Order: sequence, then C-alpha cells, then structure tokens
Amino acid sequence: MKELIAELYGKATGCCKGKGGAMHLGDINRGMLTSIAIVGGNIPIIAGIALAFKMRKESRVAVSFFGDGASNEGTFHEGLNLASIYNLPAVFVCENNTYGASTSVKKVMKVKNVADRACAYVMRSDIADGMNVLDVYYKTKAAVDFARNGSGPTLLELKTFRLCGHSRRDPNNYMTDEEKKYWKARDPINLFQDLLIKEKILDNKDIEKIRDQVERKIDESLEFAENSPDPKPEDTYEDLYVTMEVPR
Ligand SMILES: Cc1ncc(C[n+]2csc(CCOP(=O)(O)OP(=O)(O)O)c2C)c(N)n1
Ligand SMILES: [Mg+2]
Repeated sequence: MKELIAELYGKATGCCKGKGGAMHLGDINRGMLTSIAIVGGNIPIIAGIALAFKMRKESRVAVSFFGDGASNEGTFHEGLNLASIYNLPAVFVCENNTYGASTSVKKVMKVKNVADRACAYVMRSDIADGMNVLDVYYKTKAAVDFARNGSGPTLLELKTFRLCGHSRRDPNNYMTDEEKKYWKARDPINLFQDLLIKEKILDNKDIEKIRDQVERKIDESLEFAENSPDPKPEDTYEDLYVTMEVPR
C-alpha cells in the first residue's frame, strides 16, 4: 500500500517510480500490469499476455478488468475473439456498475447481460452478484481454474453499482434516488461484515479492530508518501524502454 499511495503522489518511492500516477498505476513485479487510461485498452493486451503464458508453457492466468462501457468498444470484441480462437488462459472481468460515466447501460446496450456477448465467441461465461464477496470469489476461482487447466477463457460479469460520481466533479444527478438507495443497501463491505457476524466468525469488536488496523496502515502509507522524495529530473528518460539484448 505504501508504494501504491506514493505512486498517487508521484513520488520516487512509488511502484512506477512516480511516472505512472493514478492513470497508469501498476506493479509488474507483483503481476499487476499498469492500468491504461484508454477505456477497453487493456483487453487485447491481456489476450497478448495470455498468449505469451501459453507459448512459454507457464501455468499462469491473465486477468483483465474493465467496465460495462468498455464492452461496447472494438477492443473488447477483438480481444475476446483472439482469446477464444487460441483458447487462451485469460479471464475477462466486466465490472458492470450500471453506468459508463453518466450513461446508463440501458441506453447503450440491447443485450440484458454483458456476459451474453460471450456466446458470439463460443466462450465460457458467468455472472456474479458483484455485491457479494463470496459469490465473486467462487465464480472467479472457477474461471481461473478453468483457464489454468487449459480449458480456455471466461467472460465473467460482476453486477454492481457506482455509489458516487464518476469523478470528484460529478454530482451524479442523472441517477435516481431510488436506484442509489437500492444499491446502497447492498454495500458489499457491510453485507460481508453482517454475514461474518451472523455466522459467528467475527464479533463487532473484531470488526472494529480490523477497521482500526486498516486505517492505521492507510495513515502510515500517506505519511510515507508525503515524506518521500520527488523523482529526479535526470531520471526522466529512465524506464521508458526495456533494457535488453535484442536477439538477432
Ligand atoms: C476510448 C476512450 N473513450 C472515452 C474515454 C473517457 N472515459 C473515461 S472513463 C469513461 C467511462 C467508462 O465506463 P465503463 O467502461 O463502464 O467503466 P467504469 O468507469 O464505469 O468502471 C469514459 C467514457 C476514455 N478514457 N477512453
Ligand atoms: Mg461502468
């Protein structure tokens, strides 16, 4: 978390040495490809990475995360088609939060579910309740196991909602109070917390302790970021290209 927050601050200690920022955040050493600001841009790239895993015979699975809006982009269809024809170890996770910026999915899609689009590529698909931690966990695990054992890709749709504006400037007044109320009552953290208490796995005191621990960790990370040095101007052109011998 320290390196992640330092990256948001554009500091030299950030996971991209302060050169990625919020829009291109990632940590390749931990298997997290940097995010891409172009909506849907990561989908064919993840297909390419899955192809590399397959060609190198590595037991790895490439996972792409994108929104409902991204599933209307050409890159979505190209990426899924490629993953399908090469039977790649990939999972395409669509976080369908009902809106692409201010546009409701109802206005821009005739299919009921994003997952329904998988049939065009003869691809396995699944839908999870994106507000239910365990449903997301088990359906993700099934998709990853399926890819890892060589059976091919999955399009996994998580039904969810964006409880705030698209950006800090966005008052989200295009959403009805009714839908905001409906989804707020389904906050996945609160629901999971209630389940853990109901099943007597944790009590209120344990939950409070976890919340305190998390808040402390965030405070420490913020302090680390604020006290970290800025990147040096002379390092501007470092890390732009991979330094490697090109095979001739
Ligand atoms: C190709 C492209 N078009 C437009 C934008 C501007 N833009 C940024 S986020 C966004 C909405 C994306 O909606 P969705 O895919 O549903 O993702 P969400 O933000 O809801 O997770 C748009 C239109 C962009 N970054 N890239
Ligand atoms: Mg969306």
